[in-house]
Amino acid sequence: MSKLKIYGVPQSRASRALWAARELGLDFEHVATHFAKDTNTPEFKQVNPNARVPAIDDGGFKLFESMAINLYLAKKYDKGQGLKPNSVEEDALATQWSFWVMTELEKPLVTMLLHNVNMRPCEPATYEQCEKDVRRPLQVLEEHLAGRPYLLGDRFTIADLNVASVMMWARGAKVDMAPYPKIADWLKRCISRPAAKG
Ligand SMILES: N[C@@H](CCC(=O)N[C@@H](CS)C(=O)NCC(=O)O)C(=O)O
Repeated sequence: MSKLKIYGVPQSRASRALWAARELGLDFEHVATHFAKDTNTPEFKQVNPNARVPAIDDGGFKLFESMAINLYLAKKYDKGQGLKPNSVEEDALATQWSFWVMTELEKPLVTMLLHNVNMRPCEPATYEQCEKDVRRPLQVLEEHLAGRPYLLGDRFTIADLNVASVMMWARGAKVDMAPYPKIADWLKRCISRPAAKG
């Protein structure tokens, strides 16, 4: 069977899948597909018809969507690293937090980030709405982390990796983290892991 291939430059959402693969100690091939230059080709669209990264090809099994990729990698390849959910309930919670971060936080954070780096400036009213939109989910996360060091309890799991990979953008989005000290501590713990750098 051919080696797992992970498509996408690290300066993209592919960094999430690369982080997961490193946590799991996987032997994989990294195909540095650039989101602006290399995705709109018939070859790449065989892997991801959406022409976006990340995508994976695991011995002929193709998958897109960063969160789905990471849940798959953790469940398939965890060999005691503790990333994968250990019960149906943990699985449901990892899915919950992955869906949650994509639907509640990713869009406003990306909008603010791209505005701040001058890549896709938005109207002041849009920016203000995004600032408002992140407050409710951030408060939810803050309160959840008040009682535990990691999202599912006392160990770092794929749920933390998925949520942290989006929360990393809070800095570039210039979100004031002062009201969210638990999130700030948790994020530091997550992104200081050796596999997060790379
Ligand atoms: N929901 C998708 C979003 C993927 C996505 O938008 N990727 C960007 C790079 S970070 C991309 O490939 N953009 C190219 C394009 O939109 O044409 C995921 O999480 O995997």
